[in-house]
Amino acid sequence: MPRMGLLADSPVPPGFTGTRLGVCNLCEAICGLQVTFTDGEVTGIRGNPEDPLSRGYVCPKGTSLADVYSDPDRLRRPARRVGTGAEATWEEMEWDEALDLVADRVAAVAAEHGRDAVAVYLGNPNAHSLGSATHGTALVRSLRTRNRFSASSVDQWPHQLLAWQMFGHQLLIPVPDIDRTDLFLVVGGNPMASNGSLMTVPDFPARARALRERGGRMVVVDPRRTETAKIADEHLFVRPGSDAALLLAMVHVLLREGLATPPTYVDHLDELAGLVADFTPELAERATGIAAADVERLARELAAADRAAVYGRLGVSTHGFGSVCQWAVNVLNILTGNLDREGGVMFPEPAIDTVGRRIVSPGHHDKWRSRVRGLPEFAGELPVSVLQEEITTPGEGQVRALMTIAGNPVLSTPDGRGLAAAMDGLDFMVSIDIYLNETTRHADVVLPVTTALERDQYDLVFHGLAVRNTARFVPALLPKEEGTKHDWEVFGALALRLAARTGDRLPLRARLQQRARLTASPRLLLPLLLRGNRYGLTWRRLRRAPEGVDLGPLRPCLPERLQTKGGRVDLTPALVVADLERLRGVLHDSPAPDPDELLLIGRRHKQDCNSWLHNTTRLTRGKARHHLMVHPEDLAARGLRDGDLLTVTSRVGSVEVECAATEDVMRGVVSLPHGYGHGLPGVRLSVASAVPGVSINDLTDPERLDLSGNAALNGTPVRIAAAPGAATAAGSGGAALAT
Ligand SMILES: Nc1nc2c(c(=O)[nH]1)N[C@H]1C(S)=C(S)[C@@H](COP(=O)(O)OP(=O)(O)OC[C@H]3O[C@@H](n4cnc5c(=O)[nH]c(N)nc54)[C@H](O)[C@@H]3O)O[C@H]1N2
Ligand SMILES: Nc1nc2c(c(=O)[nH]1)N[C@H]1C(S)=C(S)[C@@H](COP(=O)(O)OP(=O)(O)OC[C@H]3O[C@@H](n4cnc5c(=O)[nH]c(N)nc54)[C@H](O)[C@@H]3O)O[C@H]1N2
Ligand code: SF4
Ligand SMILES: [Mo]
Repeated sequence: MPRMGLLADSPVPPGFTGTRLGVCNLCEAICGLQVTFTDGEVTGIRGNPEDPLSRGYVCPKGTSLADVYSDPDRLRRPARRVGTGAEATWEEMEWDEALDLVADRVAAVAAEHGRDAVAVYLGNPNAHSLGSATHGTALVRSLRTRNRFSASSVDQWPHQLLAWQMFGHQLLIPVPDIDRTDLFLVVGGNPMASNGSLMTVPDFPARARALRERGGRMVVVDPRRTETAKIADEHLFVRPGSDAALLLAMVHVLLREGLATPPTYVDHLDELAGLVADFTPELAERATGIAAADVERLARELAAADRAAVYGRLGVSTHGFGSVCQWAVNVLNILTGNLDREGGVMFPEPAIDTVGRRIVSPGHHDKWRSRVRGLPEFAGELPVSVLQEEITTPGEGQVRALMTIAGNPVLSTPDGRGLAAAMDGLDFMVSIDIYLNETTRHADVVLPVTTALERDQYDLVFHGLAVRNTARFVPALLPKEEGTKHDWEVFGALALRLAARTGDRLPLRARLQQRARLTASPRLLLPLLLRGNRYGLTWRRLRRAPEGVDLGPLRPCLPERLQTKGGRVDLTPALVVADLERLRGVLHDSPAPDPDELLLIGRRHKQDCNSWLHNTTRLTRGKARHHLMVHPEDLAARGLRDGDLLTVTSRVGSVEVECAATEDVMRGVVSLPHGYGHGLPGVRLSVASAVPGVSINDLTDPERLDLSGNAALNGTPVRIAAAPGAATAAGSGGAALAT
């Protein structure tokens, strides 16, 4: 029987054999782990059945956490680039020298060209790191730049914008109460592969099974018959980018048929009826391809269900009308009485309430605009789709230095190839990252940090989005290697150095306080953050339960928890309502679609983690999964065949990739996975560089945006043709169309 180090709250000793509890920080499901050690090495990672939220679930990615830790390609010391591109070499640096150099160069750019000449981009893993929450924000704030960017504007800005507009706080996001619902309508999400998003729902497969076993139904609306669609009771193909017409038509039906039962704390129901009057099921049918009768039936089923939850995720967020879609999703839940109802959509109540305690600001909009395109900020950030032009367009306020923190925007933001080229024109770039990848190869200095198994973790963000109220502090399992630094140490050290150089001369007392805060570990801050929590959960109790403390199912909490002025919900938020004209324009006035054009959408696979987890053979062996999925009839119409090498061209670029014929995508739609395209010069990823595939974001377009400023990554118009020189059905004369 292995020793269970349950109460241990320091890293395992050298040569340890036994089991310790850990946590996976790779996705929003935040699974609890049992990590087995043999002679100090990790020899097994399993789900922890004692975890009250994840209940023993683990996915293939979770078991690869130790691969990241032991990856020989991972950076462990600061590195400085000498030369460029394929010829670049990297020199290791001492920490103090590297931190001083970065602070000197960043401060020099700010001094010479102004604070806005320094841009910062925060990537997705920041949301999964306690140290980033407690110390990263201080570093970003210390830059005092308006050119702040993050992966949020290629992901969930529409959700945040609507949460702020309707519920008063950008993180007051309703979460499906999946364990108690009877009808789960999933629009543009694939939790069977992604394990859920803005819905922390470990073990989605078992929860979906339980839904069916208690007589409930799951309906999926998606242009692709996804892994989730395949286990659903019903799947409806929808034309990419058209969902707003579907969702508003459902609102229309509810109001027309008198099926709405909204709570008393909402305003502007009458205005709403006027706004959706022309969004009929017939219009929805023309736009989406879903029959008007099905649109009506879906609306009626929602109204009739005792408990139903409408969930719209990435597919309708990274979308030309993402904000209208998220608005309509909220309105559907409200009108059917499902907001704040058990089995509907509910607000989690985390022990550390980032919303109520204002640890995160409620949100704001258009306090400043981007210099070149004049796009408004949201919640203190500009859309990352403008980053490239802010670097390349000369003039006052031009971005000349860039800091990326746990982000890979070259693969994850629109026109990544163009952004990569722009990076080479910067005066200085620093990346806080663990790999030399497609983005960080452009940096002058890379500052690495420790990885998940070496860090303390408390999920400040995801307990607030989880389908059950739980809290869990998991201490670091592995000792930090000699000469490495935690992310919070790097953030703190840089923030202090920058403050010293950029003339932020605080009074001595304030300076000492700042130093104390920035040098205190996150673990020391947690007891303060826990103070006064609604559960009376003590730090002592939390520390003794690395498997997690169960705080119970989600509970109704409205209108008390609304953060809006007056504690009411506006059903017709002005910002979003203003976008309806643009939507009407697209629905009524657009020219007929070009028959040669196809609409490109993204996808996720179970073994991928955005762009950065391909450097492990555990996750990359087996059948290749990088292909462009195309409907067989779309291939045949062009004289192309399954497996052909194709050129895919959009307004911004083109790529060459093999295709796979499948009826799982609807006609007129093609799909590429996101996060591929690693074989670039200078990328030091020995396994990943050999993984085939191209970057979908060499095709996506920074001009295509939602009202919020979020990139419309999905629904990008593309054309396909046989790649030059490739043998194809057309090229070999094998298809009727060839002559
Ligand atoms: N076309 C298209 N584009 C998309 C998407 C899509 O579906 N389609 N999805 C979008 C979404 S939802 C997201 S969230 C973004 C993600 O966009 P990004 O966050 O820019 O990209 P990631 O691939 O998550 O890159 C994470 C980076 O952090 C590094 N890293 C990993 N762990 C750590 C750590 O602990 N500390 C530090 N400092 N660095 C670390 C990795 O090496 C990598 O460089 O991509 C978006 N882009
Ligand atoms: N395995 C794995 N898990 C992950 C990640 C990963 O990279 N790999 N990334 C994590 C991150 S950062 C996030 S944000 C989440 C995202 O989690 P999800 O929201 O589940 O995202 P996707 O799996 O990309 O699913 C989006 C779906 O939208 C569909 N879609 C595209 N365009 C449209 C449209 O116009 N209308 C409709 N109705 N649907 C459309 C796509 O076909 C796809 O099935 O996943 C997280 N989990
Ligand atoms: S579902 Fe997400 S959190 Fe759970 S093991 Fe997989 S990657 Fe980790
Ligand atoms: Mo994301």
